[in-house]
Amino acid sequence: MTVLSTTSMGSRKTYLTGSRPDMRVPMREVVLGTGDSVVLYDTSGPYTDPAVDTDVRAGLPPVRAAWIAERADTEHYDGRPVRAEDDGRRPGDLRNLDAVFAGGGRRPRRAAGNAGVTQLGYARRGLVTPEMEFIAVREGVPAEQVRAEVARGRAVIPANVNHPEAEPMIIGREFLVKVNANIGNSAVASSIEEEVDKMTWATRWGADTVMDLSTGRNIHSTREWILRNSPVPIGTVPIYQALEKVGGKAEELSWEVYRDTVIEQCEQGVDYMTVHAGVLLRYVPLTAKRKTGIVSRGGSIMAAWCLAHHEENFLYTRFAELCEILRAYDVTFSLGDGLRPGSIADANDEAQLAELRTLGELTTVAWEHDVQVMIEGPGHVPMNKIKENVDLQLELCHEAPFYTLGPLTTDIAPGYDHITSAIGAAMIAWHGTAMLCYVTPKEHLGLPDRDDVKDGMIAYKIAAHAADVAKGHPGAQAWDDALSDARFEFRWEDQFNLALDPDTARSMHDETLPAAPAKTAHFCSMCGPHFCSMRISQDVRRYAEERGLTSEEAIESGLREKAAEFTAHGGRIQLPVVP
Ligand code: IRN
Ligand code: FE2
Repeated sequence: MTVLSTTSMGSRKTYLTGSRPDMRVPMREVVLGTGDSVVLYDTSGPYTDPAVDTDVRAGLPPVRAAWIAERADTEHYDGRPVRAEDDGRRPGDLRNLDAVFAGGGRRPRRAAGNAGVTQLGYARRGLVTPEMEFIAVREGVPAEQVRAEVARGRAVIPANVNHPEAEPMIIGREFLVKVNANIGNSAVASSIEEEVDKMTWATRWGADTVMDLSTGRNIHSTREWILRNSPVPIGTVPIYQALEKVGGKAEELSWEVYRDTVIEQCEQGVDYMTVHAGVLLRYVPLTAKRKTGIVSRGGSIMAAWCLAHHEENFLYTRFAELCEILRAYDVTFSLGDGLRPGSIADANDEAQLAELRTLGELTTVAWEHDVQVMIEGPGHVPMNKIKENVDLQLELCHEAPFYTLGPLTTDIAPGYDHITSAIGAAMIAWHGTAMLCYVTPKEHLGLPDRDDVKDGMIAYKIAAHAADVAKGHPGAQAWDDALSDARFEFRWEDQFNLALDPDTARSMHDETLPAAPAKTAHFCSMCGPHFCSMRISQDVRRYAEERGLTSEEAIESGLREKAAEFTAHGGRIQLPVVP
C-alpha cells in the first residue's frame, strides 16, 4: 500500500468546518513563501493526512455514518449471501472467498419500509442534508444552491447509504467540473492490491469519482476492498458482472440475474451505476452502416441480447423496477451511451441521437421515483460537433447532468488519446458537461498502469480546470493568478508547490538547474539569464520607478538606451549561455 506523503506535494492537509463538529471538509493548503496560502479542493482522502492511521484491511473511517443513522429512515438487514459466482467464479466452484475484505461483519442498510432516502427526495422536501452542507463548504457556494440544483435534477450527489466512507461531492454544471477515473482488472491482468492502489493513486491526482470496471475473477472481493478504502464515490457497470455469472454468454443473461447483481452491488455500497437502458432493439440496425459500429462494451452486450431474443432490452422494460431498487439505497443512475460513436465519422448520427432521446424519457421516469440521474455521452466527436451535442443533451434530457468520455476530437493518435480527448473534454465541459470520464494514453491499446492513470488524470484535471476558468466559476482563476504571481516573482518553490503536478515541475527544473540557489534565481535554463522576459519586464518596472516614469515611457527611453548600447558594441549582441 502506498503511503502518500504530503511533503512531496509541498502542501498540507487542512479542514474547513461546518455547522456541526463532525463536519470536517478536507482541503489542500499550499503555504507560500510570502506567508499567504492557497487552499485547494482535495480528493485524496485521509491518505494525505498524517494524523490518520489508514489500514487497508480495516477500511477508512465512515465519515457519513452518523448522518445516515440520524435520519432514522434506513434499517440494517441480512443481505444476500455472497456466492462463488458473485466473485466471477463458475457456480460449483466452491473455493472460499478468502480475499473478501477483512473488516467484515458489516450488514447492509436500505430504506426502512418505503421511506424516500435519496438526496433528491430530501432536496425536493426542502431539506439541506449534512451531505449538502459539506458540499457547499467544499465548493464555496451557498448550501441552498446545492439543495436547489439537486431538487431540479440538474445536479447529483452519488452517496449510497452503504458507502459511508465517501466524502460527499456533487456533479452538476453550476459546480466545479469533475473527473472520473476508470480502473479495474480484466480477465488477463492485475490483482486486488493493484486495483486498490490505483484507486488511491487516482484520487491523489484529483479523481472525483472512480469506476471499478473489473471483469473476470474476484469481482466482488476487489470491489469490497475498493469501496471500504475509497474516499470518493464508486461507480460500476453491473452488466459486466452479470455477464460473468452466465459464463460470458450474452444471450443467457436475464432480468433476474441482472437484478440480483444490482442488489448485491447496492448492498456493498456502489454509489452510481451505468445502465445501458437506451439501447433499444429498433436502434441496433441504425449502427449497421457506421464506420465503427457499436463500441460500448455494455451497449454491445445488450444489443447482442436483444438480437438473440428478438425482444426489447430488459433494462428498458424493467426500468421502473430498477428505480425502486436504486431508490432504497440512494444509488444514482448513470444512463449509459451504448450507441456512442467510436470514430469521428459516426459522431452525432441517428443511432446516437435516438438513444439520447430514450435516455431523456428514462430520466423523467427516474425522477418520478426520486432517483438521481446523470447521462453518459460520447466518445469520438470532432470539435465542430461538440457544442451541438451538449445542447441536444441538455434539451432532450431536461438538463440532467452530462457525463462524457472525452470526447476524442481526432482518431489519428493511438498512444496519445489522453491528449486527443482532453481537447474535446475541455470544450465539452466549457459548454456544460458536468463530469469528464478520463481517457488514458493506453486507450484502444491495453489496460492502463499506474503511469497511465496519472497521465490521464493530469490531462483531465487540466481540461476540467480550463473549463472552470472559462465558465467563470467563482474562485477558479485564483489558482492561476497565484501561480502566475509566483512565476513572475521567481518564487520557484511556490511555483512547484502550486503546480497540478508539483513533482514533475520540480524535477524538470532540477534537470538543468539542480542547485539550491537556482530555486531563487531570476531566470531558468529555457531562456537563460539574459533573455528572460519576466526579468526584463521587472527591470523595466524598476527602471521606471527609479526615474518616475510610466512603464510605457520607460520602455521608450529604455529602448533608446539599449539601442545606443547596441551600436556602441558594434552591433553585436551577447547570446545567453544555455547549459
Ligand atoms: C462515460 C461516458 N460514456 C461512457 N462512459 C464510461 O465508459 C462509463 O461510465 C464506463 O465507465 C465506461 C465503459 O462503458 P461501456 O463501454 O460499457 O459503455
Ligand atoms: Fe474509442
